[in-house]
Amino acid sequence: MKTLMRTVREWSCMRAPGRARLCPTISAAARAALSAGFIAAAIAPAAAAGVSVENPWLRFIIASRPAAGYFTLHNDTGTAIELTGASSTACGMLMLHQTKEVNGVEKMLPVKSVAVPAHGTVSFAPGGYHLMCVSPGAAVAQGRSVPIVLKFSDGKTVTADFPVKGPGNAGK
Ligand SMILES: [Cu+2]
Repeated sequence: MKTLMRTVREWSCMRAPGRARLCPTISAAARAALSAGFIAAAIAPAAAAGVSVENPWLRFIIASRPAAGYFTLHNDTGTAIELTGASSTACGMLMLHQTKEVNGVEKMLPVKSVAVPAHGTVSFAPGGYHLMCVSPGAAVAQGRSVPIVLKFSDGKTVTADFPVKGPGNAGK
């Protein structure tokens, strides 16, 4: 899933298996037409920002508890960038959190931003950085996917689809 957000071409092939043979030669205009408008809109900014999202998933327990978002962020540019926030209509408030051990107790602390070095990678994973989907709505249900917008210090955004999985899932 590393290349999930890399190119529109691969996304189109994944989402339209019956058309896979057309993908290598299909024109940009035709690709856009084949993709649902939402998918095209979601993917285009990913390439523009030079940032890609690998293996996104949301750990859902029950609707009355916050769900945690995990992924790996790749900065494919030669300039350091900061993730400064996230939003999703499915989550109510969406926060950047970091799990830390404080005096022997695991706590979740809000973080203002997370730096991704030039050509570097940052993992959001259980026990560390995560997105906190504070008030999961009805759209957050196992087997569905939730689009989450990631906001960066250069003003650009990247939208990724986060599949919703149960608490026992390792996210692979
Ligand atoms: Cu949290």
